[in-house]
Amino acid sequence: NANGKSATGFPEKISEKANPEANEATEIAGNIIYHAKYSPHFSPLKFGPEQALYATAESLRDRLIQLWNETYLHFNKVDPKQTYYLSMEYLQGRALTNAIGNLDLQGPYADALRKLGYELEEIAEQEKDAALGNGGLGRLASCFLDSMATLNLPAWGYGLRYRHGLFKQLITKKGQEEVAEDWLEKFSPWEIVRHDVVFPVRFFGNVQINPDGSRKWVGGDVVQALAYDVPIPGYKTKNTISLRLWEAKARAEDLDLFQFNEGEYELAAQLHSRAQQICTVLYPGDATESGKLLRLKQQFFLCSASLQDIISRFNERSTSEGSRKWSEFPSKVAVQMNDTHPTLAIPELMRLLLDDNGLGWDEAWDVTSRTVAYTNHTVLPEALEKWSQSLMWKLLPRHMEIIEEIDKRFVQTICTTRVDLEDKLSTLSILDNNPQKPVVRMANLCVVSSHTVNGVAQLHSDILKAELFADYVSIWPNKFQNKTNGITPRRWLRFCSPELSDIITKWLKTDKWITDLDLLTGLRQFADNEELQSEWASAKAANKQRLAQYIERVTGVSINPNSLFDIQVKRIHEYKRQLMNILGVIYRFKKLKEMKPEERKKTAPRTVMIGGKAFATYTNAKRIVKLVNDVGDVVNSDPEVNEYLKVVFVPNYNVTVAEMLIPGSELSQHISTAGMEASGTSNMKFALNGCLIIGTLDGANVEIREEIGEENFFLFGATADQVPRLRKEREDGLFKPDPRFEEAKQFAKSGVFGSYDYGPLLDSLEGNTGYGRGDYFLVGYDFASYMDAQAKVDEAYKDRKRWLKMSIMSTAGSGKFSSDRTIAQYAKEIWNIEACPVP
Ligand code: B1H
Repeated sequence: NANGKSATGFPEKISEKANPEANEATEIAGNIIYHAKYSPHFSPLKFGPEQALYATAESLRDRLIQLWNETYLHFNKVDPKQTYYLSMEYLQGRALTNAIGNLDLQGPYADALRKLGYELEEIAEQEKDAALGNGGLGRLASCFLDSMATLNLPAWGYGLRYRHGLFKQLITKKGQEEVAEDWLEKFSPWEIVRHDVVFPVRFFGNVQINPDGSRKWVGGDVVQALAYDVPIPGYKTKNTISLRLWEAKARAEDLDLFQFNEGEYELAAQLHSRAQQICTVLYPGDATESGKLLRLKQQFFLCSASLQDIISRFNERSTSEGSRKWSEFPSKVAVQMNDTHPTLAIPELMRLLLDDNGLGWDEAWDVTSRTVAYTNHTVLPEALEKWSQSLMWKLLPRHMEIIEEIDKRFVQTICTTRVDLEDKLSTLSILDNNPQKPVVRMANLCVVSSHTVNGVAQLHSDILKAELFADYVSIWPNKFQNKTNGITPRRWLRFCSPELSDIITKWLKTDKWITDLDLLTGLRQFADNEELQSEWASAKAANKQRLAQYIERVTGVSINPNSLFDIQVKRIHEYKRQLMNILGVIYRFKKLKEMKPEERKKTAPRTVMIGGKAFATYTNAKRIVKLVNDVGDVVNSDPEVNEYLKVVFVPNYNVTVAEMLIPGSELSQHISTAGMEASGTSNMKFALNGCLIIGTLDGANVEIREEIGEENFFLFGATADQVPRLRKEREDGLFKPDPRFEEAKQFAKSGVFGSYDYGPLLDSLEGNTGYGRGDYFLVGYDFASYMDAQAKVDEAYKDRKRWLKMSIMSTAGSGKFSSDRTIAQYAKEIWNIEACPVP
């Protein structure tokens, strides 16, 4: 074999025995072979790309475990205040390239694999995404972990180890179809099961009142929470933190052997299968009662296991210097709740303190409310969690008692200190006792109990203070903060676009920007430089080429690498207005059809790519996916037009696909109705990669435009403060739509894009029908300025020098959007923790 491989694929010349003389690459190659042979998960006769991936990952895991242990010991010794990030979602994506990059072993690993007959990229391609999240909220949590580790902060993540992450999206003639995803099909080389870290978690049961008046939650089902640690390396630092994921397991004695021997197999294993359900899928459908119950179980499972673990660590660390006072807990522990999904951490911490540790109410409340903080990620009313009180009483009777008490005390305080707010109590209280449908308002519980509440972009935080939480602001003016989101520049520039990164390093004469992203402003002085521009253009061209090949491979559509690559990728939602994008494309197609050939030749060719998953039961979102695909089929096979316009639906959008799309993008669309997108984070990733933005004044777009300069941003649309008035005008029939909007809609309805009935989707854009609220998202209103902004894009793209300058200015102005900046602010302004670097 030319690579020196034997028939089995194993190389003949590499010895797996440790050899101090060997250079690093040889040592690594030997270690990879060692794992392939002695930590086998496959028949040992073969060393194909898949075997090479697992063995390579295991060789890295050895190093990660070493660093993880050192970090843990160091934290134990120093005993700093530590943050625990509680999140129902983490969108980690692949880990191999990131681990190699953060450990700064790119060269040696590439060499080692070459010795074994493989390219590193080819091996990295074998890995499945860990997709334990839906979208921005989950990816934010993952970027935060990378920054916590890189900044050497004593901070950890807690989550659930879902057996099946976010569904895989297939595109068929029917549109989107969902298939269960299977990231654990073989196994994950990145996790370490901690058989010694197990906590019981109870569900149902009842509250027992003891003779001394104390209360105890007893009975019901008890499930075991077993810890799996995913080591998270920081960039070029020893510090390696943990993402601790819980798995639910039944106890051995829960198997009813008597029933089993009677042949009642299902009945005998009832508790086992109930335990297993908890971590089976990410976000189970919650349309049914049983779905709601399962979702609530998941949330409580995360909170209870994590808090028991946190408390046990607090106790463990205190034994060395004698037992510690509970009042010190908030100076050792910070708990951050990623949205309201982990709200049950509040009553669970109260319960553990009151019932298991004997604290009085005031002391327990003081400890809890100085420990927990809450991040809000959305103002959409349908996403603000409200749990039925009866469901909560059934599943968590003791927690409901505690929530009632918190609410009672809050209401009392208002009645005695803020009489002016008494008539607002119907919206401010935690319990909504509306007899039709009594619910617990989780966001209210969070605001009342947390020491700090933050939004995720300046505009969003302002809206929270002025609207959603305005009355709370008058009670606690200092509780509310802003923490504008960020993204990790390692994954989202250094590793996904090495070509562009090298150019940046060359021109800045340092690679320090990777951990100090503000240094990118140093590129501004060269934005006009022809040499930089030409290097910049060739890096972008290479990324476009790579993307074009990917698109052809997954969709069969061949796209012109010289056309403008225009991308919108995010979850499909009406407020994100993918429908406006595709209506714009439909209009463009119609105009191209009407042009004479000479006229067409003068237009700037475009490839429009749209990708994203629709929630399985969200009908209009699925119709949008279908429409984009149908438009693509017609446009791409139209010989008159397809040189100038192509439309591609990118299937199964996920972190790995994003790592391919974003470096190759030139224009990206962030076009939500103003006031509705809390922040957005892909806008930051695109801008960092020199992609121009067409967008509304929404979420973090506002700050991105400020940073990169308004002349480098294609702005359009109503502003957030105009939206309520515009909605009213539409309702009252005072709105006169732009003729282009009517033309695009009529054309879409005409049947040119196939026989599927788009009536119900397009009717949602009509005055008083549709969504029930008549174009609630104001597509009709914003369409005119959107099309004008698109015309400006076409003009700008024809001027290559100008476009390149704008592209460089986008990257140069993206420094603020590093998650290192975001996390440093959380650490200082909310958590009060400090770096604890491993020496
Ligand atoms: C965001 C969610 C979300 N906001 C409910 N809210 C979920 C709500 O499974 N659920 O029930 C899941 C997710 N996700 C996003 O958070 C915002 O829409 C983005 O604008 C923001 O950038 C992101 C991170 O802050």
